[in-house]
Amino acid sequence: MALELPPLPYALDALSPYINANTLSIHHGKHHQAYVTNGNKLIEGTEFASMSLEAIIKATAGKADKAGIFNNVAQVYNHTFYWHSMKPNGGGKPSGAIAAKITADFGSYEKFVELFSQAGATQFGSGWAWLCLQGGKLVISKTPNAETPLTQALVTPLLTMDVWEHAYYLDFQNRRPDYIKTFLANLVNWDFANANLAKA
Ligand code: MN3
Repeated sequence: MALELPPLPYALDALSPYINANTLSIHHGKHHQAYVTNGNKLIEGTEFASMSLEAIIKATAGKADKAGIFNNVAQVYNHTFYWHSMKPNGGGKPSGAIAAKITADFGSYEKFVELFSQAGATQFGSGWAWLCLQGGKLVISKTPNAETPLTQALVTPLLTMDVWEHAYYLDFQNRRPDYIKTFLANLVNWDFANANLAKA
């Protein structure tokens, strides 16, 4: 099956003024689309052409001769996960099961904010910050470039934040910490994290 670009789960201007339509238009319509287009070119006529997105990611992870395929298909997955990790009028303290779990596993929401912000700010160069469930506990991690926790055994991603410069440069320029603060205060979609936690 061919890889497809899923539509954004909200309008291009829905995250404004935090992330503006121009950023979303380029990030989704150009960057995300390019990973889909290039991924399809690379898997065409190979054993991967008939596999699901997640199966291709797992089958190519860590294989030097498959790095081109992995980088594109993992970025297709990571970006779709990222769009759902944000919503209009999002951000702030969570509610529901994820709220109780954050308090239980990190001590407080404030500690979660500190650790997640640190993961995003200290990812050198391009990459991602993640909130995942690992062995029944919440963990925060960061991955470089296209790397995704999906490839790690017994790890379920709950939430992600893109810290590639293309995610924030038009709105925040070099101020990655301001983008991270805004992501947590105004954009993060706790409903998505709660839904992923419920399925885990
Ligand atoms: Mn991106």
